[in-house]
Amino acid sequence: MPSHPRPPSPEISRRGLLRAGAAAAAFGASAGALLARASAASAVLSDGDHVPALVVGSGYGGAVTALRLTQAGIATSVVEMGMAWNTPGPDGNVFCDMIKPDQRSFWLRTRTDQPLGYFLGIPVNKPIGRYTGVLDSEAFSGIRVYQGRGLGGGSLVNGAMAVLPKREYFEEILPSVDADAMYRTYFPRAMAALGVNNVDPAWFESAACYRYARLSRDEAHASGYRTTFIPSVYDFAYMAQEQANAVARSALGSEVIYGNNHGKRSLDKTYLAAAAATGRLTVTTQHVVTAVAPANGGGYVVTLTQLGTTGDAVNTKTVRADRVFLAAGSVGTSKLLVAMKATGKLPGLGDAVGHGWGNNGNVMVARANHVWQPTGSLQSAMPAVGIDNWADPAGPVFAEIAPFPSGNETWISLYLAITKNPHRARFVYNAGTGAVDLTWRTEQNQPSIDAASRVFDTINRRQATIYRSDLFGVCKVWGDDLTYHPLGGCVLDQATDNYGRLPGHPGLYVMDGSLIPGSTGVNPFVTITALAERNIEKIISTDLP
Ligand code: FAE
Repeated sequence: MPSHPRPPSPEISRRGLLRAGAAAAAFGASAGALLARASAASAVLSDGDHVPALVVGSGYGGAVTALRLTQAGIATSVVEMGMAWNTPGPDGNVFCDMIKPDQRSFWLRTRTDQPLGYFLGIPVNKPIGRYTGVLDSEAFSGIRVYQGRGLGGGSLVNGAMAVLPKREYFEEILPSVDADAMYRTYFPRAMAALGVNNVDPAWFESAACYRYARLSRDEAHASGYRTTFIPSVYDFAYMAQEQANAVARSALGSEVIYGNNHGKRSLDKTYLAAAAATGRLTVTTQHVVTAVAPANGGGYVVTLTQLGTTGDAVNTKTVRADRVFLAAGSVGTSKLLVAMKATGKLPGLGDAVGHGWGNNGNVMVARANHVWQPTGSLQSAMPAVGIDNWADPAGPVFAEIAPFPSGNETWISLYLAITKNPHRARFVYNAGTGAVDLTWRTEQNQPSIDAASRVFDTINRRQATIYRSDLFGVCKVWGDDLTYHPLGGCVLDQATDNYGRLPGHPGLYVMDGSLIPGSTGVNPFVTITALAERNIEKIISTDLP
């Protein structure tokens, strides 16, 4: 139960929060300029610096932490391994084209690694220059984990779907959290500050760019399933203007996983911009945190490696921080903590650290439509509808109707299914290589395939259609070797206390998706954001003088 030993300051009042959301939604140029100033060369951390609060990572957990700490009057330094993504490339755009990807697309790869790596069974990945690009496909032995890299983390590359978890399921996965407080206070707070909006149903019915979604929806209904609109942090008013050819196209220009040049309320436009507006935020990009250890006399020594744009280490720095907030994402935070525990740098960490990782039951699948049922060559890259079969006790599924925005008619209906997969994995330190591995095995995705096939076998049978087996490999129906939703590894109330504090290490906190035990039943960023709002409110009110 969150308590308020002292009244919230005017700066963190609800009205202030709503204002921050509104300012964010307005995409204020001045907010962008303030964030650019917060991440200017003069703001970058130097060797030997001593800061009150250091946040590792700038995704949802990190951005919430940065905003609430700075609003509470605490000078806050965010360290992010990716780039700031605020400078146009030679083509005049910050982010590259999804259909013709260049070095900006992927994190330190010489070849793209698209989630759908084949078309007609032919590999479609392309050579690119090695660069600190925006999307990472981090390969573990049994799974590829897609993550955003840059100021704003996953918000730069994700599909913007802002989905509230079902309350009963939230209570099941996080029983130690007061669900009343979450649904009354923290989810609404998160949604407001993220700038969540809803598609106009009448416009949706008429827009050419959602023909693909209407077709999949209608086939789902005709097969006995219900669907729901998906709230988004992509500005649907901007999208309507794209459809009307009145503005530059982004969602309608096939932009999503390599970044959106327009229209998306990513964290650099919302939480991080609002944090910069306090004047108390500094941002250090292209620096990886490689170690955290207690400092003599209190606080922590944090080791940073500065990266060049080809991933080369150009400098190593150590800084001291009175408090450290780990928000490097489920994989980033878990890997760091598991390595620190194994090497004795954070000896107080408990045995639960590194455990409880899951892929949110992700599995992808595509169906081949009848030739007389085109999906349209113009497709919004932002999904707007999901098939909701979560109530099926034999195999809960929430499947987003995903675009296939190739610019051509493909007669493909694509889906990302979120299922209730009971399997979990753990992060393991490899003393030989110094790397941290993940024990997930591809076979662990079978429950997800089983649940999703209950839905899509039925739709195929009722609509007399078949699966595509040429997109995830050769004769391979299921995209079961990848996830966009890594969750867990440092689970709330197991590896941390009930607010993300790491026992045995005062002033060291976990704030991101690693707190959630492997599954949320929906796309996770709203849950991650709201949980961070809850935890940081408690930490500010009780731990910070
Ligand atoms: P995250 O946003 O990943 O932020 C962590 C940050 O820490 C990153 O910027 C890292 O570069 C940085 N970092 C990591 N290690 C270090 C280090 N050692 N030192 C310094 N910096 C570090 O974490 N979710 C939805 O709810 N809706 C969607 O539509 C959706 N679509 C997605 C589509 C794609 C292609 C992907 C990849 C993800 C999608 N997600 C979606 C998932 C969502 O983006 C993800 O759950 C959140 O971004 C996770 O938030 P965190 O704060 O945990």
